[in-house]
Amino acid sequence: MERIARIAAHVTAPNPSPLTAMPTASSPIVETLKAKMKPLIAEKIKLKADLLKAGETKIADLTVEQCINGARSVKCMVTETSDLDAMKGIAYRGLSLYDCNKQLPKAPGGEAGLPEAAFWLLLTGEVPSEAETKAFTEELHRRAVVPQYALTIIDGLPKDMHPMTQISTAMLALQKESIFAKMYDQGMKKGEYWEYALEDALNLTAQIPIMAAKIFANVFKNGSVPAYDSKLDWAANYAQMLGVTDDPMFKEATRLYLMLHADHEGGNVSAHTTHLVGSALSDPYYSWAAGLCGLAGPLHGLANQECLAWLLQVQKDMAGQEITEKSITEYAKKTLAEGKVIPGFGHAVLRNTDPRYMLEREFALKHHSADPLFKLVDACFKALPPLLESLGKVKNPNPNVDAHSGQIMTFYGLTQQNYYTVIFPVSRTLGVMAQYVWSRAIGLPIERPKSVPLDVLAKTALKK
Ligand code: FAM
Repeated sequence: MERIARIAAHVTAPNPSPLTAMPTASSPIVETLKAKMKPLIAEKIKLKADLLKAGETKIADLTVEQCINGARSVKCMVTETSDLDAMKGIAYRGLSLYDCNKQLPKAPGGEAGLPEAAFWLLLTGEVPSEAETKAFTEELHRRAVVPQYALTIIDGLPKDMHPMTQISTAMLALQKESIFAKMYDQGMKKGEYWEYALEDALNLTAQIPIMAAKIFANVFKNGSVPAYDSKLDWAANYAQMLGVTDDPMFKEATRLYLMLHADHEGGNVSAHTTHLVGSALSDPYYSWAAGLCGLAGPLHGLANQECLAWLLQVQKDMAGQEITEKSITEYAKKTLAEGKVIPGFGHAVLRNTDPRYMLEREFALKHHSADPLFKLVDACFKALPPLLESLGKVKNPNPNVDAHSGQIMTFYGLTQQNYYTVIFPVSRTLGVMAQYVWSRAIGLPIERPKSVPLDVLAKTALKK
């Protein structure tokens, strides 16, 4: 039987019993977490039952365009953890990201709300206290163990395999540890689903930074990961394991990034995929592995990498020229003329500047406004919305978060663009796992929308 190993910390579990058979022994903070969730779950189950009594009530009309064009804005699923307003952006349990950043507990001396505190908020609907956050961070560290065989699988992957493929593989490699799957096999009752889903959600959240750091080390360095430091918070420890810099502000930037990307309601590609797969009662590891494959798409998570690549290409092509709003507009016109999109601009749902972008901009203005890459990002922020607007078809000409993240990471020496999309899933684990737990808690059924061929649609819509 393999031992459970925590890489880099050079720590092995004192009693090397594998995580495979039974739920992780509970702890006071997990009991507190569940105690906070239980009344909310009961309230939502009742609300769901009341809503279903009005089950025949129509809430929307569906257009042909929505049917063909990706079900845009069709309200046809339930996600408890967050809600996206086209103008105001995402709110975690009703709190805007600005409020989250202000109200969530922070690391000592830090300014960014801690992402694990956001996870608690997404799960319970409450901002955790400082003490709860500290205990929750410790709980994640306690669960931060990965089996040696999973690390061996990652070590066997070719260095030139995209890091997103590797992180999806890592999720599947860890699937054997799923407590939800084990308990399902042992006949757990429906009412217990969420508690075992929570076990997996907490374990997976604790494990993913280790896997992500290992992938970074294997692909871009010599495979050795800097020591796991359980004195740090969840995000700072991940930043530390990447080993790109000793600058404490990189830890702060990582906290901000991981808090801002944690959740984005349920309709986006990766969250929706995770939800869909989870609705078949595939366990959290299977579900998130599927979601990660969606996040790897260039119109979704990969935009982060694409956007930085575009900015660096601009810097290269315009070397020696002054970057002004006018010159960047001319350059962007050429990108558009080549039939390409401007990465980092536009959004499927938002109709305003992404608040995540604005919070990253505030951070960059404060900490590295003299950075040449920031100046380019800033010029794009000012110049490109009017250009995209002038095309007359772009529904949101403003920047989304991906237009900024690359600059911040590059500033601290994380220059490996292929890795950028992996930082996103480390963060988004919090949201999709909270969603998974809640979907089981309120007993959402298997998802099965109806599809039709175009000519069947034509019979209805065009009467032919
Ligand atoms: N540059 C050029 N054209 C754009 C554009 C952009 N940034 N954004 C939208 N358009 C075009 C779009 O291609 C479409 O053209 P056609 O009708 O000729 O096909 C038209 O404008 C209408 O598109 P839309 O309705 O405004 O956007 P969609 O909902 O179809 O797509 C995005 C949304 C995000 C896929 C799109 O804006 C895009 O491709 N942006 C660049 C890639 C990007 O930044 N993705 C990151 C999204 C991010 F939030 C995330 O998920 N991480």
